[in-house]
Amino acid sequence: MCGIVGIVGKSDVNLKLYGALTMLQHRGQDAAGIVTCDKGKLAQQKANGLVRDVFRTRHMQRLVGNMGIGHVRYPTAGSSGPALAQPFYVNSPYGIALAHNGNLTNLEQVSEHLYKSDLRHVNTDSDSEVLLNVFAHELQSLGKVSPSEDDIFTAIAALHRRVRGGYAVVALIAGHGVVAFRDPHGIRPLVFGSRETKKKGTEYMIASESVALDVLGYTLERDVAPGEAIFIDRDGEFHTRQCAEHPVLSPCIFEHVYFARPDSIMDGVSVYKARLRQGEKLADKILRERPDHDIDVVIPIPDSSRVAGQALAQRLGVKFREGLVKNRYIGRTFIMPGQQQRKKSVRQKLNAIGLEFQGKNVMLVDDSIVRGTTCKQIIQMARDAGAAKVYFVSASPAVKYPNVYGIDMPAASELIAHARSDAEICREIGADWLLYQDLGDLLAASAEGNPAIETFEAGVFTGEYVTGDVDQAYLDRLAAARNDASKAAASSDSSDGALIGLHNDASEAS
Ligand code: PIN
Repeated sequence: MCGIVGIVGKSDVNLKLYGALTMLQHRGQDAAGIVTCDKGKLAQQKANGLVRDVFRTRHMQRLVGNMGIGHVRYPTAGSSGPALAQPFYVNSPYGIALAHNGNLTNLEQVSEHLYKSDLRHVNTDSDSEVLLNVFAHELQSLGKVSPSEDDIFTAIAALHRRVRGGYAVVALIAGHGVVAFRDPHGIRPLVFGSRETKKKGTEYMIASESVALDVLGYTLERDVAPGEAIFIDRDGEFHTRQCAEHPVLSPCIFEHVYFARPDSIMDGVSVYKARLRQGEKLADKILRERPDHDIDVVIPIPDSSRVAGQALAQRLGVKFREGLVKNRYIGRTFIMPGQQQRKKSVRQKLNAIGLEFQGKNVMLVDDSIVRGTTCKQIIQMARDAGAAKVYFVSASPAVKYPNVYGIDMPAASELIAHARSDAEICREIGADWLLYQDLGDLLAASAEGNPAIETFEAGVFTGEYVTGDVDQAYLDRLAAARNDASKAAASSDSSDGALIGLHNDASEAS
């Protein structure tokens, strides 16, 4: 889960890209990067760290030009490090920079083909670099000195035929324009909007989430459709084409569970309203299962479950209290490598307000239970704070399977719900009662916002993956890449000096 943005403007876009990346920071804190284009030359800055740390005044002064793309990175499939910061760059044809959010499920096959048949070297195990080279190869094979929009769309159609998985992409073709496309299932989100300048005409912005458009003064036009590609040329002309053979919208439900910002509209669904409905449906389930429940207070685990928690409490007619306070200066524990570090940081991150717990039957709400380590500690915190009983409710169903489309979930063996019953999980986390959202209710909570969405990608709950190509061998390889030990090794490997040097020099275009 990364964040991407692309802008074709009427004046320098560096500050707008910076602003947009700041709005997308929740989608990835590992690395950030921007590439802009001025008079056919590309300028780049990318590094590990938060947006505010990666870009200094001297970088911004170098990032000139009316079009550009940007990226914030969240490490997936067990890797982190400066060599993996995006956008990636390839000089032939035309000079192309590309940034992407998602994960390819046939990466190995495509990489091998790139090497053996297309004679292209891919220097990292990043699927963004693979996507870039497939796109570059398909464009190059058309043999044009200057690509038309037809050529660009032809290359994207060929790319869709070669790769599988979830991908939302922005690419900058030096001197030509910005391209954006979404995989044929529309698994990862992508929207675009426009803004009228006083004298010079329309500017366009493409972004992972609509919040980036809102804050930069762009009006949301719509989502990029599954399989659709858009090309905004250097003059600001807008072109679009459906490039996939069988597009079916199946957006990732986990964006609505916790990943997206609540103020975003995704595939026509208000993430905030979807979370409110999740809470209401949970309340209905509680009332069905325990009409005489003895819940005194509903306490959300901040921040993501606050919206569902509020709606749940309201429908139950029970008090809602902020009994846990988050230290906002500590990063997300969920993304830190290594179990030890994760355990320690829960205590640093959350503190209980004792009076809200003392002698009460407390219902804690979280968006999901993944490994179960955090919720176990929070339940213990609630007991230490004096709660009489601790009930735990998850706004999503039990997470039993890994995610293969770009959400950094652990391997199946590390998921507390994998091969465990609800009663076993309840015992394991130390709750007096554990309740999960039903899958039908979770999907309905989102679909009610846009009845045109027929299916969602919900593989972490069902083990069924919409691209139809995920087999056990693939899951085994993913598990090996995602266990904590290999994650730690990958992050120290990729900060190796030689590799970084090569990457920065090769892709630093000006
Ligand atoms: C919360 C994200 N959310 C919190 C991620 C932890 C499960 N965890 C999934 C709950 S936020 S565990 O968006 O960062 O605010 O209990 O399974 O260890």
